[in-house]
Amino acid sequence: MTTPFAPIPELYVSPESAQKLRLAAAGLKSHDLSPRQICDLELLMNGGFFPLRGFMGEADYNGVVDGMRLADGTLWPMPITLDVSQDFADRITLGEDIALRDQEGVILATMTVTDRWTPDKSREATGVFGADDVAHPGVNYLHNKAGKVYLGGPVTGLQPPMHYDFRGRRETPNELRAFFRKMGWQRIVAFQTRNPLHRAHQELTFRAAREAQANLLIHPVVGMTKPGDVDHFTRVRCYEAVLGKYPAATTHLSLLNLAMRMGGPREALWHAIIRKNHGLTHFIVGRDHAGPGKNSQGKDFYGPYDAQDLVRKHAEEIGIGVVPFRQMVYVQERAQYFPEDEVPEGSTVLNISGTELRRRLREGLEIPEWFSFPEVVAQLRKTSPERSKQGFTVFFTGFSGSGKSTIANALMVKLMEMGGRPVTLLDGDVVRKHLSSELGFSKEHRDINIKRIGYVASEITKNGGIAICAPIAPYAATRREVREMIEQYGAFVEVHVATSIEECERRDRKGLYKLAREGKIKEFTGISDPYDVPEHPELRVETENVDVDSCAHQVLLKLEGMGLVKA
Ligand code: PPS
Repeated sequence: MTTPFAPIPELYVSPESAQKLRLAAAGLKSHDLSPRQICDLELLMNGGFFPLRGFMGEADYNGVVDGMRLADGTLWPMPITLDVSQDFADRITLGEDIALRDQEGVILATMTVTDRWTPDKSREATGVFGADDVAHPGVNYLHNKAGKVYLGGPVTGLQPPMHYDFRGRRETPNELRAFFRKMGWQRIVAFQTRNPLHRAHQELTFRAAREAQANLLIHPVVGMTKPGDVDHFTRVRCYEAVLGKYPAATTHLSLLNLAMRMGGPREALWHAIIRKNHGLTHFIVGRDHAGPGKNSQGKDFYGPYDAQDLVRKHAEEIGIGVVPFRQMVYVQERAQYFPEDEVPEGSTVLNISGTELRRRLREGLEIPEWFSFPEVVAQLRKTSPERSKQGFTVFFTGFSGSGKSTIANALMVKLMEMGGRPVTLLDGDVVRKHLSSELGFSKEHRDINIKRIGYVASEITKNGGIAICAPIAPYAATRREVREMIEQYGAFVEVHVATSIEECERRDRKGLYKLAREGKIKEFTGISDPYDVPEHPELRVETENVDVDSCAHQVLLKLEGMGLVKA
């Protein structure tokens, strides 16, 4: 019989051997690992994916896709494969060692390539995720990000990937096992999460630990989660705030560098195996565990309790106890949380959905104390301040001489008068002088110019400032790209300065239209070069017979209407 929490096998060699292997590996063909592969490799090397000893070969892969079992019959629900490009795969001879490098080129491991094959990704999607539908993040990754060919073979670990953040909170399976041994903890229940913890989660985990008569490990995923999730830096600060709400010395927080696939039931089973490897004796499985959201028909990919059922079915084989998670809800009359199936009859149940929480954060509205801890809300507000405190970009577009720069200048002054956020004006002429002096007016050069403006504006927006851009930006596709760049961080307000070409030419403030008509300036927008009129700008301003001040005022009113500035 094994001692409880005895060490689990790792794939690392000694530091001395690693140094020798590193020198030898410098001459090997190299694969640059993707962020997801780095997460997988770390858990392979530190025993988190025990009994895997490398990236899967074809027989294991087939067994896992078709029946959740490795070729030798061991339960394993998720393919762990090294996807590479066709070009790289073609250069490899079976039996050859390759170096696996992180994104800075550091060799983390070597792998002896025993298997190479081209997977049928639709079959993998259907087998593993239950549907070949790219609305599923795992399927989308498979089809649109993963390489065409898989390589498999045993891995020799040289060093773990470097983490510079929260180092004290990252523990390998063996470090956690040693911690449990040292603390004398015999029964430990793990809570898996990719979201900030609010009061309902704290209640639930506390009750789960009490019911299982176990200590509690909060074991959040900080590798890759669902696109659009709260970033892990913010989440860890939230977890740290909640930690103090548990009885002293009963609960531990440890970060798991796992790349989730959002695979619902199979993923829950995988999570349970990973937790077993980390020395846990019990695992909380909730409603819709690792759920990927809706499919392209707007229906749920999995039933809400499919994950619980599957883990329960295999719990004994894995050797971990399942603690089913009942949804906790707040009962107003009792000022207390209850499991949803124990709510006293006739009472008022309160709830705030994820969408409603995000709306309240965006609009700076109250988030009640019954829902979350003030410390957690404060962290979330820091990361997602209300709209009137976030950065944004106003992007003017229109013909040369349409009045973009003049209105942009007036808007800048008005925003500076209001104060609160730094304002930067990226005017067409100014940008061409400081950022794009080598560029001309071909389509290619105009696109480079606009993307540079977009990049600078996105950085300003990310850092909470206001960017006002005023280039011609004649191409709709490029404007769309810039919008996407910026909307990751804040609002993008497109303003079409709709002065007609006739009026611009009549004004001809710089005398350029005359030169363009005479053919002395080539590719002049509106004369000898196209302009795609914006179809759905946030605002269109007419400048004929309207003074600059009222044009700028219209923009300001729009910004107020969008909640970006407060009167
Ligand atoms: S673009 O298309 O967005 O990259 O143009 P932009 O950087 O805004 O630069 C436009 C200013 O450059 C002057 N200029 C020309 N404009 C259009 N077409 C041609 N061929 C051209 N050659 C020089 C013109 O003065 C523009 O200034 P604004 O401020 O728009 O009047």
